[in-house]
Amino acid sequence: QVKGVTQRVHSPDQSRNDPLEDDVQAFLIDEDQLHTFDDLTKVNPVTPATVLKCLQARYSLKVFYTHAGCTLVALNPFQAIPDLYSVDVMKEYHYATQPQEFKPHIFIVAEEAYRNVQGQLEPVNQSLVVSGESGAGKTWTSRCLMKYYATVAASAQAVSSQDAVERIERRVLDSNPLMEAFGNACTLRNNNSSRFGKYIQLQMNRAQLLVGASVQTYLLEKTRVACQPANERNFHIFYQMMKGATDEQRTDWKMPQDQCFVWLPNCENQIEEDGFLETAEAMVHLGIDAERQRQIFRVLAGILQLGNVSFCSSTNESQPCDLDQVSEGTGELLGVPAEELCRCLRVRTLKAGKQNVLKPCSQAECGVRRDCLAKVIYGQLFEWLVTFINSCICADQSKWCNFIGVLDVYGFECFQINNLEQLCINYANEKLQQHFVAHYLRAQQEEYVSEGLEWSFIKYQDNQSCLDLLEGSPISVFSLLNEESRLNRASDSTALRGRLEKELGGNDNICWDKFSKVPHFTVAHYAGKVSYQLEGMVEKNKDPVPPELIGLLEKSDNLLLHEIFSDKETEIPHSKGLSRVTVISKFKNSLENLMKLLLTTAPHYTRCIKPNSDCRPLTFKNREVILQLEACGIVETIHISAAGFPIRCSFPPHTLVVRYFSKDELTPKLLPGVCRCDVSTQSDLSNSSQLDLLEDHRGKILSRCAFTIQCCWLRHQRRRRLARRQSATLIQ
Ligand code: AOV
Ligand code: MG
Repeated sequence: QVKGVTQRVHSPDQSRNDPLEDDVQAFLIDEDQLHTFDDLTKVNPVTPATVLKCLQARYSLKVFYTHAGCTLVALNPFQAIPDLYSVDVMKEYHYATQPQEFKPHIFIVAEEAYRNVQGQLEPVNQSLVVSGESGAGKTWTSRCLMKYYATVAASAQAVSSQDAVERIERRVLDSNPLMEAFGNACTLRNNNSSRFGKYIQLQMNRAQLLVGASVQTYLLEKTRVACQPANERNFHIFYQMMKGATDEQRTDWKMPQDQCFVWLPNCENQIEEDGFLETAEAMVHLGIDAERQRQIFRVLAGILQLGNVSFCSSTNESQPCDLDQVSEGTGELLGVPAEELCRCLRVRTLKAGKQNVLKPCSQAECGVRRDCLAKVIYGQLFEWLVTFINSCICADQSKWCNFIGVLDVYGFECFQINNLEQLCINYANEKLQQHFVAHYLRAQQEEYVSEGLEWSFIKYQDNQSCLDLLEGSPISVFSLLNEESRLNRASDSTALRGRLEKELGGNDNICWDKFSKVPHFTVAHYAGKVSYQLEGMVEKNKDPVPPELIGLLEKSDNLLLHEIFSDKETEIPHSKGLSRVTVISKFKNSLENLMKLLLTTAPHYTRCIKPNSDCRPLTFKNREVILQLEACGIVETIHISAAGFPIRCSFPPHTLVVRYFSKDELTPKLLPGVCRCDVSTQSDLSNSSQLDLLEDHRGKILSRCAFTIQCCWLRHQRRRRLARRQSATLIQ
């Protein structure tokens, strides 16, 4: 804490004399008034309990947003709140002189980023980082943000022509339902769980109008297409097709109403499937014509048919059981000769010198090849879709100068059984948390210290050690998994567990249940402990695709499949060629690039909180909430925000420069600007840090005065109040 501040914060009597009475009142804890704290920095004392109580009080009154210093806490209402996100509300926040003075809302964050993107001195790209566990509301929040910009930054064309409104803004918004249809699924945690991460850059021109966007996606959980965890579902698009197709489409897709598909479990639960029309409409808006749509849907239908193909047991390994089914369904839909498809699934081609040797696969191997085919088709189709979306929403480089990025990744997950998918998802969340820790909790405090401000460091949970465990070098979980994946042999999960234990056993962030028979390892993540099963992990990391299958798809009559695969052979990892890039190394790389990009932008953090794990409306479970608050370090964030300095900006030469000379040090210390200082009132002199001199930038003494370094417990007071305070800075 800054000297002289603590007393002020904790002394209501003294505070009452403060000119900013409304803020002072905030320090008087009155349980009946808890809901009125729209910034948690006003709560005193700041403890997990008081923060929790405050959020709970607000939630029960249907107030879902609360500032927590530099971050915004968003509680998921789990029900539609009328008018909370209407265009009128957007406009209110957008046209307000001081939106910060309005009730906390995601639109405040949106507007702040919008105003900052063309910074006063130089333009600064902005990033809106939305985090929280699975089902907390990240995707919902990202959609709100995109709608906000599509409304308030509508392009000039849109203003002049109604048609144009339908163009860029519409297209940018339409990318959402389309990507969600293909990339989201119902899980045990969230009916609309994102199974991929995305960073969307909204491109702004000099006039701050939205002129385009580009999407970067991260690791789609494509294993889901062929294997859905118990009580979970496949990607939405399949259910949408099943429910929304016309009779004509059903015939074309060979998808009769009463057909059962192995890869379409839990059809009876009616969730998120009325979206077919929306998805189809989005395709039209984005310029996917009827023929292309047909190609897409036939490929998807082909995947479903493929899931129904089963293979005989080992008695007669060279004969597939369901040849008819294959020929009628999958082969035709995927545009490949059924015989050949069958052969590719059943028989492996090995190279022996110059000769090809054909080796029949076992029943289990056939199943693996079938799943592999489905995964590679779906994964590549998704990539094609993202590339297509980008091609129609991305503005020409010359047309935009800045962007506002919205980051929405899959939230932290801990299931009964966790595998490589959860390891990657949770690793992504660790990286984001690290970005927050490094950018805010650490950097902010280090800066104060380096500028000579008296500051006692506020401790926070640093997740660097967990990241070192996962991705560090030379030895880490990832390096060991990659090493194992590059060996040309079947992986033995018990041996691998032994290796992990031997190499990493001394690390506090990893442990093993000694009594468990299932080979696994448990990682202590910032958001909680998760046990990962090793069975199948290495194979998933290799993600091999038999070259015969790629060769088959290259020849497809389905023009889309043909297009996707004809130039893909070199990019997709083969079952041979062991120097390949593993899933982990590719993901790690893409996240590192994302982190680099984030570091070039000014971040705004929104913490989504899931008030109950049953996704029930307006139900607030203390224990569940507190764990999330603790995991993201909310109390530390509030402490640092409350004690820190509200605004940082560089000063143009004509601006007043403040130097302060502390009594025991003769060297003047340059404070970066008046906004970081405040003159104390006479009554504060006894607590003031020191008597100082105030100079202008030429060194002329403006006034002999006392001032305390402003404690800035008013962190939440943004520009206007600050300006007011600054104008009262000098006491003659
Ligand atoms: P997530 O993105 O954080 O989970 P979502 O954004 O999909 O979570 O939110 C889960 C569900 O909560 C949504 O489908 C809505 O029903 C509801 N919801 C969230 N925010 C709001 C809100 N502000 N108002 C009303 N309902 C809301 V995941 O993608 O699983 O990590 O990967
Ligand atoms: Mg999501």
